[in-house]
Amino acid sequence: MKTFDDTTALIIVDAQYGFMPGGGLPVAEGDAIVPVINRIAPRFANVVLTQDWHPADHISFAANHPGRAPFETIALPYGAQVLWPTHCVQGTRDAALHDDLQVPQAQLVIRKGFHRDVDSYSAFMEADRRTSTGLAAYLKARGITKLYLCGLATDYCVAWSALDARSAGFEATVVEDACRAIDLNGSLAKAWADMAASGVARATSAKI
Ligand code: VGL
Ligand code: ZN
Repeated sequence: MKTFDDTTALIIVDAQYGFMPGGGLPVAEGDAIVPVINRIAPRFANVVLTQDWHPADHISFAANHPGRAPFETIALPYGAQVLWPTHCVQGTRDAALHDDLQVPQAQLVIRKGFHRDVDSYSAFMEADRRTSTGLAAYLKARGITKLYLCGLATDYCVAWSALDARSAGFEATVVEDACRAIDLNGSLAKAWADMAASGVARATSAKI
């Protein structure tokens, strides 16, 4: 029995080995989200997954900027860009979704960050803020108006996705215990403040 109807979708952001302990860009306790997601996912008729999916020469990798170190910020034509350790390279185990995720009913996997010169935290819009992933149009075409978001990392891909969801006119709720954060230079507090200001709701898995 589904709790949520056809107008609601669960968006599972970047539940990939690259963001779990041992991955290229490990998030503390990143793997702790998997059983939480497995508990809530059966209640959603509609599930969409995202997958960070970078070419090896991607502009967001510190290794592609001689003299730069991971977690430094550089200026790019579209704005400030954090340089990350190499992660989620297309086709590698690091980019694979966690094997223990149980979401057989998931209908779409949105891959993002595949343009070499543009990063994409958000499931909706790349970091140039102009290039769409197509997700908003897909959801709208299917009559989906309400989104629950979870995954990695709270303060980057989950937050940017939730903010863009609001901009695109969706209701958005972040399931906070089904997320974990990177928390770089206050990014987590800023993300929650930005999300609150744009009308993103916050819930725990026990409450939804
Ligand atoms: C992410 C940094 C770089 C994320 C992806 O999934 O939050 N963060 N690429
Ligand atoms: Zn990435």
